[in-house]
Amino acid sequence: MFIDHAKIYVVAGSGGAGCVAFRREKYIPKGGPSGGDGGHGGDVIARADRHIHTLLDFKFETRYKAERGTHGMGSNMTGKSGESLVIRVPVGTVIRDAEDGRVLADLLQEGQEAVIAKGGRGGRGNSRFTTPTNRAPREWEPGFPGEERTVELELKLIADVGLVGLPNAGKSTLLSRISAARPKIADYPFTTLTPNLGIVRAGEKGTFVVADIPGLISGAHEGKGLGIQFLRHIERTKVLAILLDCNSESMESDYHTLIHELESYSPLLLQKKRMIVYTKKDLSPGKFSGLKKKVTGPVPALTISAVSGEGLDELIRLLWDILQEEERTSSLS
Ligand SMILES: Nc1nc2c(ncn2[C@@H]2O[C@H](COP(=O)(O)OP(=O)(O)OP(=O)(O)O)[C@@H](O)[C@H]2O)c(=O)[nH]1
Ligand SMILES: [Mg+2]
Repeated sequence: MFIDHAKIYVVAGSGGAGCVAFRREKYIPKGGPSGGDGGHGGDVIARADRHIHTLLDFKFETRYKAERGTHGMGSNMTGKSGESLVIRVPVGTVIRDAEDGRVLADLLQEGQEAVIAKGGRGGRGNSRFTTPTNRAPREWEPGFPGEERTVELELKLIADVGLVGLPNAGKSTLLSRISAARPKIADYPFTTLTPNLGIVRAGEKGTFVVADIPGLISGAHEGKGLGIQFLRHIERTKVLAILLDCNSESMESDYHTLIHELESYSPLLLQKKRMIVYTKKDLSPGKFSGLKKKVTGPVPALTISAVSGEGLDELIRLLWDILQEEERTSSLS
């Protein structure tokens, strides 16, 4: 599980003040009180939005303030309530009060909302203070302050795409080229010891999350190499990108090894959408033709070079399209 954190300060709107006023009407020498109440302050509301994938924006903008209520007016007019401020957060965000750790919201579903700072009530105007003995009260209340607090946002990220490959296939290099993640890269197997996560921007369309896990080798499902413990990180991804070094002499058996390891861990992994990414094209002499369809079945495939950048934009587009397709089919079922 990958965790993203942010800390922000939220201030709800304060209520408007109540008003002191008296009726002024022709032929009525002493009009009664007519001061209206202040409007309520706006709340700060967190809403889960599936188009948001990270807490990144909250690292740049850390203060959020809802509108205050306006003051009450004469003729018993209540002030206008302040507009609530809606903060959009990724689905799966837990929000805690930073001071006491109390959970204020656990937003698990698209569109789910929670008030994380309540707006202050508007103050009462003088007409509310009328009593049988005091017909012309001059009392009024100021607006009540809105709640304010520092909150911690925590998101347990679930990757959309899992990068799977033998050690040294170029998984971490790819992640470092398409996202801001900076995993360790080196020319020896098992450089990556724990999963890395990167957020990939697909132009204006949106973002998705990619997980780079340690390399798999034959027997991984029995615990060889770094074993299978990391496969659980890709169990919940929607798409698997199988990376194959296109300079490998044994590409076909590399592919079968990977498929076999995935299947031995869980046959469900093979039911996921997948694609093949041939890596290190820049090192490949001459024209490279990839694996035959007979071997891979109808799996989309693409050749890239993380060094020259060739194919990277296309790869991002293709992954985005596969994810959209996956979203459509899963929302139908
Ligand atoms: N020429 C070239 N070298 C690459 C390319 N992609 C990766 N490499 C090199 O291949 C080696 C392994 O890259 P990594 O990204 O660490 O491979 P990995 O799949 O993450 O490896 P593990 O973490 O050990 O499983 C490094 O020396 C990279 O510089 C590429 O497109 N072209
Ligand atoms: Mg790596």
